[in-house]
Amino acid sequence: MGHLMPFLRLAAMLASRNCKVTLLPAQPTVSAAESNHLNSFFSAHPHIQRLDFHVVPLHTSNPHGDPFFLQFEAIIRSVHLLPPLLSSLSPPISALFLDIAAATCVDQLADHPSLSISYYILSTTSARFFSLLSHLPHLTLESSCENLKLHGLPSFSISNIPPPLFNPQNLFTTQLISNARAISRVKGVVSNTFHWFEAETIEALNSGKTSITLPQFLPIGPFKPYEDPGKCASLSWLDGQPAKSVVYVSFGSRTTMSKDQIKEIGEGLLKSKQKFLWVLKSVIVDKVEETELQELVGRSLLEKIEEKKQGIVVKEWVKQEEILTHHAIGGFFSHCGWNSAMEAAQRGVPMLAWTLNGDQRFNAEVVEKAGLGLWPKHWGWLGERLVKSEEIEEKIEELMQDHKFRSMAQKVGEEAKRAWEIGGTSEKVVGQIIEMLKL
Ligand code: BUP
Repeated sequence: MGHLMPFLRLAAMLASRNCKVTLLPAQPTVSAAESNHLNSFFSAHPHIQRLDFHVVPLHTSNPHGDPFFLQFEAIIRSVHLLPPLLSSLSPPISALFLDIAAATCVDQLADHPSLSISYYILSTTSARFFSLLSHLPHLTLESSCENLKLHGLPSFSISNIPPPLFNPQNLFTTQLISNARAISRVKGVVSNTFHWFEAETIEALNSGKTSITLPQFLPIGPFKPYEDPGKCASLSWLDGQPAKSVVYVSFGSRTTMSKDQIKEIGEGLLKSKQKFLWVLKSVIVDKVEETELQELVGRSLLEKIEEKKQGIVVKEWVKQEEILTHHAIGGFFSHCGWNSAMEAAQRGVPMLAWTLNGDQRFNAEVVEKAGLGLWPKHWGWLGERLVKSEEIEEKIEELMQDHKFRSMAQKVGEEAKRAWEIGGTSEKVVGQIIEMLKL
């Protein structure tokens, strides 16, 4: 969902500026959340054309690999099916926006005689992580060093780099490297960030002083929500809560945790005495979800939560953007997926970041530096150690009771709004992209 949501938002935004937009979702989707969102998106946006891209299934020797990475692999290997599909469109397309996770497709598409179009990448991560990613093909990562200094860019702390990147055989790493190689072939990299939030990195990326030549980096965030009719039950519970009294807890659409860790989180929330809305996932792919909430949380903890009436736990998909906009929300305990971070930034909701994997430590650095929240770095990657209920209690209390976080986050929210005012940084870049699309 961390990849699909920004595409839906970008498509809706371009369509609202009189671009004729066709969206090519890879089929079959991996998760039910993807199919549901696609269906409701297309019914709410009938002016956006749907062209399903049926990918060739992988006959993988690794059935236990991450199904989402395997899906990107299937997309990349099905790229030969794209030229006839794209050439069939009328009027002919002028540009293609590719997911950064399938950017390597441009290598085959750009040389295809029937496609004389421009290519853009949509980067679904922070500018900070993108800056590392863009240099990956030219790096040998050494875990023994403390810092990594790349010419023209702010330096990186080695401990923030996701561990799989130190293993060149890992599918995550090989995919990232081949996608990174394709970056130089596109006209621009569109990103859901905004200048104020990541000024130093964005300026560095566009300075022409990096050791590799990069296309223009185009920050056009925070992406605005698209029209999405329908309700979610958690919002009714929030309606009855006082302003800024509830901490929203969610670690994204694909994070699963041990029962012990879930128990510590639950106990920590209860001990903090703060109200909470906790979204819990038990499997990476929702289609195979079978566990009951009681089994997941544990009977006695669930009973305690119900008895104290301090919070609710849900397993279903919630409307996160609407939750974050709700007056009752005072903080967001999050894995710091980039979309979640941007959704909090847009609304000035302070975050407690618990970075579990992938780009999340890079994202948390941005969040912390901008004043959007706090990040207990010593909690480590997911599963590295059990984070105890007392530690969670302490940080939740700090997030919800220390008013400095609220006012600093509010400032971030104001800057995010400013980026979209007439003459604001993101607004200007969008205008520039529309002009580039006309060429
Ligand atoms: Br869970 C959940 N409702 O119940 P991230 C997520 N979301 O709207 P992730 C909901 O999914 P990656 C839910 O608002 C955000 O737009 C949420 O993206 C939405 O994390 C998106 O935050 C989640 O980037 O993706 O899914 O872990 O692994 O790519 O970081």
